[in-house]
Amino acid sequence: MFNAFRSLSAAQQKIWKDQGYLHLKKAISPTEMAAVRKAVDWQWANPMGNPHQVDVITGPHAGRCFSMNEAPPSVRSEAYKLNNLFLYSEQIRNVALSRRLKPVLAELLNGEPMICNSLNFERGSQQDAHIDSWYMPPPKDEGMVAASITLDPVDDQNGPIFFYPGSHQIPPYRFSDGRLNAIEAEMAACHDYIRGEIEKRNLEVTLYKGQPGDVLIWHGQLIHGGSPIKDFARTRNSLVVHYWRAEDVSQSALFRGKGGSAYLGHTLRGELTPLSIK
Ligand SMILES: O=C(O)CCC(=O)C(=O)O
Repeated sequence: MFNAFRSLSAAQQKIWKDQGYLHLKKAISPTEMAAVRKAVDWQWANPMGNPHQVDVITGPHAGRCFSMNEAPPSVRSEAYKLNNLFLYSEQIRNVALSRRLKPVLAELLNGEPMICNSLNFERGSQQDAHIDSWYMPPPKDEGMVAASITLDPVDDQNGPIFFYPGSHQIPPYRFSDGRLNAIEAEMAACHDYIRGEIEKRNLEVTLYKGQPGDVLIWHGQLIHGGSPIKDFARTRNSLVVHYWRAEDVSQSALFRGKGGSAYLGHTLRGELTPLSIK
C-alpha cells in the first residue's frame, strides 16, 4: 500500500467529504505552468507523424477528431481538446503528479495516484454536465479523481468549469451491465435519474473561478462540465488530468516515469500504446 502522509487540513477533508471537490491555491509553480504551455506549443509546431488526437469543439470542424498530423492549424484558434499528452511527455506527467499535488491526490484516493488520461485545453470545453466514471470507469468504483490545473485566470467570461457540490454522494447510476460506464442507448434514463437527484437534494451549481497555479480537484462521481464561453477572445488554458489508483491496475498496464510517477501504459481510447513511441 502506498504510504501517503496526511497533507489536508481538517477543513479541507470536510469539504472533500461533503462537497466532493477541493480548490488548491497556488499548488503549481510558474516553471511547471510554463512547461505545460511549452508542451502544447511543441505539439502544434511538430505535427508531422504526431498521433495525439485533437477533438474540435467549436468552428467549422466542430465535432471532428483529428490526429495532430492532420489537424488544420486553424483549429488552434477554436475551443479544442488535445488528448493524452501524458503518455509520451515526461513534462506533462511531472506536472500532473507534481510535488504539491501528488500527496493530496494520494490522500484523496487512499492510495498512489496513477494518470489514466490527460487533456490540454486552450479554451473552455463547454462540455455538458457529466460524471467522469461514465467515460473512464475506474477498475474499482471509488478509485478515481480528476484535476484541472489552471494556467489562465478564470471568470464567468471564459467558460469556467461548473459543478454541483455534493453531487458525488448521489448513488451511482448503474447501466444495464451493472457498471458505471455510459451505454449510449441508456443515457436518457441516466440523465433523468441525475436530474431527479439534483432536485431532490436541492443541489446548486457553482462556478470554479481559479487563478494561474490553482488546481480544482473533483471526485470521480461529481457532476460537472464547462460553461459557455461568453468572450471568445479570452483563452482558458488548462491541463485536466484523470487519475486512478495504481494498485487497482495490473502490473503490465502500470508504467513509471523517470521520477517514479505512475501512469497507464496506453490510452483509454486505445489510440496510443507504448509500441507507437517513436
Ligand atoms: O475544463 C473543462 O471545461 C471541463 C473538463 C471536464 O469536464 C473533464 O475533462 O471531465
